[in-house]
Amino acid sequence: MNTAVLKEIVGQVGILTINRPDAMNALNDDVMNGLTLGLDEFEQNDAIHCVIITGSEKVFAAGADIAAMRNYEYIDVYRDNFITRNWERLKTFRKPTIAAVSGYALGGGCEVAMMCDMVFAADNAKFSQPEVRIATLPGAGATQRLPRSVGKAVAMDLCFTGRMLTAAEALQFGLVSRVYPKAELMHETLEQAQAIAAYSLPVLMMMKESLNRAFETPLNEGLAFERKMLYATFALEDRKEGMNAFIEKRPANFNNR
Ligand code: CO8
Repeated sequence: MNTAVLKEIVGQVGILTINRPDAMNALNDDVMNGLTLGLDEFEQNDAIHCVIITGSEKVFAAGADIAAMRNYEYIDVYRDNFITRNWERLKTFRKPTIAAVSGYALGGGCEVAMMCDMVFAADNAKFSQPEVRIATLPGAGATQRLPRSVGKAVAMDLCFTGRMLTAAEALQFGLVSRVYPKAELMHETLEQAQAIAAYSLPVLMMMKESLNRAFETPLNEGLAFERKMLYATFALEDRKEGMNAFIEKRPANFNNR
């Protein structure tokens, strides 16, 4: 049994907890395969509308497993399709995701957090891309996602120096959208995830698809895509229910169709 990732379902929220306490939650194949399988399961489960990925209070994840990769040669990583093979499931996951980060989110840990739609941090969170110190690249997406998230100057600074950001700095730079006291992180994140999960799932999915286009396409193409998604909401029963409920001054009761 894979215990490197613990799976839990609370109401309409799926929670995946990285669990390698002896190795600072370093992201080896057990963890990445566990996350992939968990996401596959949550994607197929219609009752789940939002997913939280988290670690322990001390560490979200201290990066890719250095012990596992230190003897790799080029041919090993190339033939094995390293990273691409089991690090990218979050990229195709269609429901909203939140990374709840307490403690260290370093290297691949920070990259996994950035693959989530939102990052909520505890006030003890620390983010960095320290790969420069071990002479490799932040190659699970940070050279691309970090500049999009925090801008060129901060991204270059973080990657060239490997320095750690505090939670307050991460909030200031836009890497995270909320910071909570450490003891409240999971409670607050779960509450927010449940609030999101109560909305119409197809609308959340269309919104996610549309928002992600902003990072992939020129403005006019993105706007055209958004318009198509907007029109598509008018084919949903939930769109009628949402507007009717507003006019009738009652809570909406979405059936996710
Ligand atoms: N990989 C493997 N083991 C790790 C890792 C890691 N990333 N991080 C910590 N550990 C292990 C330590 O070796 C130690 O093991 P042991 O008890 O057997 O000696 C145990 O976890 C506890 O760690 P520390 O004793 O170091 O604990 P501290 O509290 O002193 O320090 C830190 C905690 C600050 C988190 C420190 O462990 C650290 O700096 N870790 C490494 C951070 C790092 O460099 N991460 C980047 C890794 S590279 C990466 O993520 C690249 C991804 C991109 C793709 C790669 C393509 C090739």
